[in-house]
Amino acid sequence: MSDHVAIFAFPFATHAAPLLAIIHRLATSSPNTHFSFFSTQQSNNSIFSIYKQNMSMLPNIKAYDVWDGVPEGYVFSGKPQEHIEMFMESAPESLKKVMEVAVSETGRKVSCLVSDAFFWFAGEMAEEIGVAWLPFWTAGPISLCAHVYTDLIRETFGTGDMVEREDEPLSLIPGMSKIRIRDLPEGVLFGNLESFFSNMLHKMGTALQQAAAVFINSFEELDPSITKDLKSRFKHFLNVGPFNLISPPLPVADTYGCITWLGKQKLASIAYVSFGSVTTPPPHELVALAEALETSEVPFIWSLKDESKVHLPNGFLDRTTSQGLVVPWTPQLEVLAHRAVGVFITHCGWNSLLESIAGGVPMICRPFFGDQRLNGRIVEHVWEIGLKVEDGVFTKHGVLNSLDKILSQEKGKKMRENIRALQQLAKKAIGPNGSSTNNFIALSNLMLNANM
Ligand SMILES: *[C@@H]1O[C@H](CO)[C@@H](O)[C@H](O)[C@H]1NC(C)=O
Ligand SMILES: *[C@@H]1O[C@H](CO)[C@@H](O)[C@H](O)[C@H]1NC(C)=O
Ligand SMILES: CC(=O)N[C@H]1CO[C@H](CO)[C@@H](O)[C@@H]1O
Repeated sequence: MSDHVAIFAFPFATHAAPLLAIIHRLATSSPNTHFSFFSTQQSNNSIFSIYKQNMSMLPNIKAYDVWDGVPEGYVFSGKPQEHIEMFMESAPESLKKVMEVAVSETGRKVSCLVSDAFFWFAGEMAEEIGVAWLPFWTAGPISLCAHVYTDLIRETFGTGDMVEREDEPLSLIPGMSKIRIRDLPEGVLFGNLESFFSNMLHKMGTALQQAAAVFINSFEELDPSITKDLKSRFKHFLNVGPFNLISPPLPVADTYGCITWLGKQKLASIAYVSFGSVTTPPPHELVALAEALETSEVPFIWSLKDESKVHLPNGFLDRTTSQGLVVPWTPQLEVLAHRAVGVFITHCGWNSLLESIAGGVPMICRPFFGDQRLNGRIVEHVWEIGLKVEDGVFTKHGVLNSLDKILSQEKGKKMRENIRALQQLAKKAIGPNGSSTNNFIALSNLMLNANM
């Protein structure tokens, strides 16, 4: 053993778990390499928990806790994302420190630096110690493009009031001709351009071009023109996903009986509703969605936190006991892969989108922030595998319309065919000699030959 790969995980939302999933694969294919995985204690606790019973599955990976940047006794001001900003401010220093600990513990110099792409400064750190930087982008290629081309987009459209120009397409960027200004993540052209996140993503868009390779949880065939373009912008651009098909999480208990319940439903008949672990729609939209589900009589599974149930219409839960299940948690991958599921009502986060493709289930998208509007736009207008909610928010009328289109009309049948075709392309990409399989080998080789 001589190689020592250091990994910087972004410890918020669903960033660290997919990074650990690919590190696990890399570690399995390079048993003589040692991997030091850096994240906060809270994040480590959650992402390593699936391995808790059997840490011998990770013989050459060791986790280290990084300071979360919050001084003891600190009182949060209530500003959104304050804890993220505090972490990121302390991150360069704390990561450097804990990396030194790992080096002295293992007696091995770091030979390669892998990081979440958010850590735009990791490229400089890698350069200082003379090794390659391999950043990982956890969302899709189209949002990556928006950040890589931020300067060009700002020069072209200016950064004044965008209200009049919201519907103009971004035709100047390869593969984005069907994307409008309004679909961009906030902080690229509108919203607070000086915000912490906006600055971070802007710096990242520039820094990535210096990386030895940028890798991503997607597959080339999903966005061929963007893939081609990003391959020309980066030294290497490696699509090595979808992770949910390559290394599905270990089977989990069906705590709330979702799979049993689905077993009693008709083929492609039910609506599955979930907005991920971070987002809950505002109360009036929960009401609209509930009313639409009840009126439509479409059977449903709704993953909803217990504390949000108070916002549901009076008596909704009692009246719908035979129509649907409202549960605080679901085994999402298994639910989406079930033949009874006909539509996924989602916030359109990247992981959920990949899981919907893996299950071959068309979507109704209600995007909230970040890349979700972009994802919703391509789902409806490029891949034609779903619909974006009318007017951008849930209304009873809009949801009823969308459910009818997807579950009962020819249009919905076509969407199902389209998403099944993507599902097949994804399976091919991860098969023998598939694009993702070959890119993984390339990534592994770059990692092993990363001493510069
Ligand atoms: C733990 O994982 C190792 C390596 O994958 C495997 O050989 C072993 O059987 C597992 N042990 C248990 C108790 O599951
Ligand atoms: C692998 O795929 C490439 C490109 O699709 C093709 O040119 C090549 O012949 C394939 N190799 C094997 C061994 O199947
Ligand atoms: C693998 C591992 O346990 N790593 C660290 C992250 O979280 C756990 C669980 O709390 C800590 O004990 C470790 O320090």
